[in-house]
Amino acid sequence: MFKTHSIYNAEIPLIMGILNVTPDSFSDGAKYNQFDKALAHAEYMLAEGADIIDIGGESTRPGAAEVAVAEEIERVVPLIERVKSLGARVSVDTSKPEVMLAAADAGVDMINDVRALQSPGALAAAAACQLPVCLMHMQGQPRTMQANPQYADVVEEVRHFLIERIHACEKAGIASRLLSIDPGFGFGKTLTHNIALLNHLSAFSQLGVPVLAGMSRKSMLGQITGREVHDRMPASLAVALMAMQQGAKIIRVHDVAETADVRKVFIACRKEQ
Ligand code: 7PJ
Repeated sequence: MFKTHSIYNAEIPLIMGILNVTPDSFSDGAKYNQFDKALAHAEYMLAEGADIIDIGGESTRPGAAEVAVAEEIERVVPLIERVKSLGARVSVDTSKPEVMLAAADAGVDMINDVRALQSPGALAAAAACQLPVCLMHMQGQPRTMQANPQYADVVEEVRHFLIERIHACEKAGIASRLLSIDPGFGFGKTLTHNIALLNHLSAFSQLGVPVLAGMSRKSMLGQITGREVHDRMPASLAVALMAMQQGAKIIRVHDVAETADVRKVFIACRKEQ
């Protein structure tokens, strides 16, 4: 059994709280307000029991526009510094090497890249940081990925991709003990693909690096329940439990307190076995 980074060593699944800072206004006042709101939300999620706060300044939702490097740094770095000063563990949700380096300088604990370090310069930047990295699978690019996702065998193809990226990281000097993997629910996947990945999540846990699962409030849950985004908490809790039962080590969520209750149920039942 190889050693993993301490961030992955917990006996119980970690809860990663989602913190998006994607302002749609450019006035200073609105930005300040946005910062204060984000900070308050981080404090709220920490009080609810979040183990990691995932700070993202680039919207990767289907159809979202791209963000310039300087703008993304301006959004995430001050927030990383403040949330770190609260004593929290923080990850940065980015694909840009410059943002990774700036976030590392600001004290971030983990890099979470939906492009699995495939952007030019990202592998080298992450290697220079020597931080834990989450490698996520995505088919296509955010703007167009939901147009017509296609796989012959989604589980096998995503698994193969992640194994390749683990090897690329090792070759670039990022030890496997720093890595976690994520099948990327909703990133270039139909409902059928997402369900197949969820049902076979244990196949990813078996690869020997921790698995992160992010399904919170996603459209796959809207498709199943017919509910709008803010009414998807119960469905999010259901899939969080399914992920925990298949060995996921980090669950990325909006609803931290409720997911912490799910985790209590999971742990209590695991002890009995
Ligand atoms: C994910 C993510 C995910 C990882 C987003 C949203 C879209 N990072 N960043 N996994 N999703 N690792 O939260 O709806 O599933 S942004």
